[in-house]
Amino acid sequence: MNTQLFNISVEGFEIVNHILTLGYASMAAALLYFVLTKNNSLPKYRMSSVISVVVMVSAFLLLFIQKQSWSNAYAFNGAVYGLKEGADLFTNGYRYLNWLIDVPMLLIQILFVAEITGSDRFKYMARFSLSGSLMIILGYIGQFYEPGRLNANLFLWAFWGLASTAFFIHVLVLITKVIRQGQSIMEGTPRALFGAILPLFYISWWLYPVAYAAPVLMQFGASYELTIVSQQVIYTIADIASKIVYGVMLSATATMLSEKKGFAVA
Ligand code: RET
Repeated sequence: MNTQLFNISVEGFEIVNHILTLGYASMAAALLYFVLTKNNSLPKYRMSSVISVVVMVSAFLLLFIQKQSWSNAYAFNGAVYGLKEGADLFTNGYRYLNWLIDVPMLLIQILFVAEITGSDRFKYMARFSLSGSLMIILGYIGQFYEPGRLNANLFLWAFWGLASTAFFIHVLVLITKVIRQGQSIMEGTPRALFGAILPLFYISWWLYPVAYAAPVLMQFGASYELTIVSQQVIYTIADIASKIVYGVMLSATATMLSEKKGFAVA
């Protein structure tokens, strides 16, 4: 293997190092937000914030390890960063482990604010967990074959990516229904805020397959560095939007709904 192909410029290396640090630091900061604001809503909504706390802890730990994976894989040789002899290769695997925990959690958390209860809640929980997990597991298999990795295989990478996308589409159909159903029992500002979760969801969740596909640019002559740096930047933006911004919108909606029902926020 010609390891020089995997050389990264100082700027590229540092941008990834910094963006990965921003990722886990944001999760730690938002963890405090969700802990401290949990009681600002009626008890029936609080599970949404509890789930955000679970998501933040998992993301903080796994994104911290993700950052270590990056800095441990390379060494500076006086001009550029090259693969370090004897070190583990950089891997996105930790992200997938984080998603495996967080995707079902994020999907289930909204049910509490949308006030979907009883057997409907159970039905959505089961479908979200099944399709969400399969989407991640199939993508995890696919990422081993990503262009630029040791066992790159364009066909297998695309095949597993597309198989994962089928479950992603199912998740999108379900979440659209949940948001519409939740909105139907709300009015005024909370209704508008809750409704705005739909575009946020569509944009932030689509960023993941976009980042997965970024290495395809290498087929068109882009450097390894460009694709890996853009992939890490996109994943981090997606993580902050899909976990933190989403969680804050849910908790703010829950607080407004609670106030309308006469709950006094201390
Ligand atoms: C993969 C593989 C390629 C095809 C598709 C994917 C979708 C990933 C998604 C991940 C969402 C993750 C979230 C994590 C938050 O913690 C697996 C990249 C469709 C949608 C929201």
